[in-house]
Amino acid sequence: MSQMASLETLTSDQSSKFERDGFFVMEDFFSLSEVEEVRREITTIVDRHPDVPEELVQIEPSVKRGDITPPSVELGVRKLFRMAKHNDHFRSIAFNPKMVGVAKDLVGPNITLFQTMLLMKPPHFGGSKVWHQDNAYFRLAPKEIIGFWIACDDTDPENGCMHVIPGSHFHGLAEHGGVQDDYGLLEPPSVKDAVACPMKAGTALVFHGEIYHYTPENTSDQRRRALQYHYANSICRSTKDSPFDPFTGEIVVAGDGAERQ
Ligand SMILES: O=C(O)CCC(=O)C(=O)O
Repeated sequence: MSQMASLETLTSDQSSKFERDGFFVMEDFFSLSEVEEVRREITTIVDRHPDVPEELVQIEPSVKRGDITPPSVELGVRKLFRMAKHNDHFRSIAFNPKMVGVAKDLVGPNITLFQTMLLMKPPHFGGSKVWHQDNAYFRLAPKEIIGFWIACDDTDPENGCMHVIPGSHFHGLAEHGGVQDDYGLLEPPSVKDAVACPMKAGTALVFHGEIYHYTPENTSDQRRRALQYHYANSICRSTKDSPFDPFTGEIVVAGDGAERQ
């Protein structure tokens, strides 16, 4: 990605790891009280369901089909989507100085928040997320896009932690197929070649928009919520070969055209 003149937020080790592997981990990125605020805000949003924008709260397919009856509405939610567009708390997180600082170091001074999600992966039946590259969904050019995946619970392979293939961001965009949440790599790698990233609540994984990644099902009785914010260089645009609606940024957070918090 951009060659940085001087780093504001990252150490040179973090920046070299990002260049080489396509990801790195930042411990204690959010404090536990910030994590707790996120958890509370999830509950506030879900308590208003279904009286919320349809895209904001998405239910697990098995719950929707009636195959599973979760113990509460919240424990049947698969994800919250575009929260920064619909909710003040998640909008203010978009301007978090640590996230914006890292994004500026990695993609340059003009930064747009492209997409926000909260992946809820409920205990026992939270589904897997197939192997994919995020930029296969976005199709942004130039491909100057990074993601933050911030654990809001302690995560491990049993409750569905993130798995990545180091260096796969060098492969270019590979062919994907399938629909919606199952849109993924036609030739997925083997899990035995992956690095599992167990993380404590508040830890962030920072990753390149074209790294191969996946999360397994939650087979445990522990929750596994994760916040995901994608930032791109503001010049990025969704190209026409995207199978989804063209992606437009949620908020310009730094540099030219930046909105106020
Ligand atoms: O948190 C997860 O389970 C998967 C998140 C992810 O990779 C995505 O939605 O693009």
